[in-house]
Amino acid sequence: MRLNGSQILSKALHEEGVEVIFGIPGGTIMPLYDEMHKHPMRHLLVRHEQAAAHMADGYARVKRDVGVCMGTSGPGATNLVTGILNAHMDSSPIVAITVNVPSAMIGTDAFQEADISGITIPVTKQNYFVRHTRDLARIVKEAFYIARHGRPGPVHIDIPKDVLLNEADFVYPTAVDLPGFQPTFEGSLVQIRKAARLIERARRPVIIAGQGVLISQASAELLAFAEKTDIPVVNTLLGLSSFPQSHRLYNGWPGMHGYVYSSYSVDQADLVIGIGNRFDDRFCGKFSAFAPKAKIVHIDIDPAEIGKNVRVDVPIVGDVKRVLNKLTPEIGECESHDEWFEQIAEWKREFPLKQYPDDTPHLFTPQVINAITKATDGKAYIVADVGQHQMFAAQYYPFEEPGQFQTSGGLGTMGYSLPAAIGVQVARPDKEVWAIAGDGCFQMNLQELAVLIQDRVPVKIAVVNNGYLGMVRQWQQLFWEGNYQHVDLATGTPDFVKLAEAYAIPGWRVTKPSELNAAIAAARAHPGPALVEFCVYREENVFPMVPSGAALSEVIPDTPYVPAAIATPIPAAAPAAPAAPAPVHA
Ligand SMILES: Cc1ncc(C[n+]2csc(CCOP(=O)(O)OP(=O)(O)O)c2C)c(N)n1
Repeated sequence: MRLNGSQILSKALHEEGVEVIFGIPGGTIMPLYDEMHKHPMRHLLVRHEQAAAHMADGYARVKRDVGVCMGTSGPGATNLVTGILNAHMDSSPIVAITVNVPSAMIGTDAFQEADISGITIPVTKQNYFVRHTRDLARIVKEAFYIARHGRPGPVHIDIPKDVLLNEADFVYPTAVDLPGFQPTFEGSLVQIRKAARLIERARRPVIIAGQGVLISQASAELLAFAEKTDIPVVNTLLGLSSFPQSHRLYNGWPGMHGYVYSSYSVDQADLVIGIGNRFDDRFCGKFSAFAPKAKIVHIDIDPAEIGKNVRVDVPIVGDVKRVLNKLTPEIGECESHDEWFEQIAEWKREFPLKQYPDDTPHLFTPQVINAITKATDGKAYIVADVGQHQMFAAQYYPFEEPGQFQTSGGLGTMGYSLPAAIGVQVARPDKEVWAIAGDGCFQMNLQELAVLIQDRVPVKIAVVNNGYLGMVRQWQQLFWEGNYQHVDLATGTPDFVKLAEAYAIPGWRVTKPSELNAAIAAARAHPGPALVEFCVYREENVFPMVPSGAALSEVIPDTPYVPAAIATPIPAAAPAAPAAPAPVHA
């Protein structure tokens, strides 16, 4: 069958099961849009291409399949880049399609020309510049295969306009031939057995469940493994929701703003079993002081992750689900962990997460998250932006179901939550989806409010307004002698309720705790998108906190005052971790 490039691409997307595309048309990509409308695919017209990539990313994370975004040449393509990098850092499978100026004009500085392939090389798992129409079908097949297989990630395809207009024979390939791309799915039995022996002998073990558990859809296998071995489970930020938080073995999340008892448990563990996690700096604190007493087992599908940041004693390269299915039956009788659980319980009693009474004179973000939790019965899908509100959302919302929490963990991209929540809601129309954004983050992609209305996407938005770039202000307060530089947003910030109304979205404003429940109930009762602005105490800080460059043992507990220890910058060489973590605020 002879088809032109646009027809080939549309058919190929159909063959890959693509149902939704996020994008904006433009001059060079017009032939594709002209063809696409003939196919039963949903297209959401975003207002900025960065948002298209975040929508595809949010969609992909929850659908557990590829999300697709598109942009025209030049600025359309470059606008996608932040979203592509975000997907890359968080292992999110997206395919980004751009159309470039015609082949004959490449390299001539033609109108809206950008070397987008050159630009995306370092931010993608793979990228393609399509030279011939006859290659298009194969490239699309490969792109989706690479995005989905092994450790997922973004793939970019750039197509000169003439390649879309020229004709070629269309046969969609049934298989890919990629000799250089052969992910390892099965973990080595030798290594698995070594891990099993360490697990049997450990007295203070901890499981770290990362996002790989969600990607591999291995929550049930993780639960079986944890229950059989009776080992507490901590999450990474992106791993949140991979293990039910109501379970007796759930042990919170450690790291920069994680729980004190979780940080202490990792610090004092004699065995750390990392499952589908990256051992990143926000999680580990100072790498050289990470889990100093522990042997480390690391299960990950990406061999490049093993030993990247921390030493690993037993590396197991493979898909988390398959490895756990092999590992669990290999494990015999384990040592008792009773003493270990008692120790953790003691830390938990000593360092609980701060709770506020209902009648505080100011509103605090944990009260907001608690009220959303109560109203949604803990069943909402939460998409958090980046900053203090993100950490509060992660600390206070109790996640039970895999996929319930999405955030920009690796790149920390402000402006992620609204577009990603749109993608999540499109992937899961049956779920109540809340985007939780700071006033700074919300202003980075608020133009996407239009999509909520145009495409009937009923996302609920919580804007946590402290009138500051709060997280930066917190660091300036704690580490830069309170010298607040360019973090005050109070002037120039729009009236968020009126702004929502300008987009035909109803809005409510909450300024004190007593108003929380009614406003959240009203937003939930509205059948479409709705916005609630929460005006919180301006100088609220997020604790616990492991200061940048400090060890997990140096976590500063939840505290209403600024501890002297962090009133001055952290010295370059932090003191050695104490043998057993002493309460840091004593
Ligand atoms: C695109 C981008 N620019 C800058 C930053 C640095 N940054 C991290 S958190 C933050 C403040 C976020 O402020 P806001 O959205 O108001 O949330 P809050 O911390 O107050 O809850 C900034 C500027 C970033 N993460 N992303």
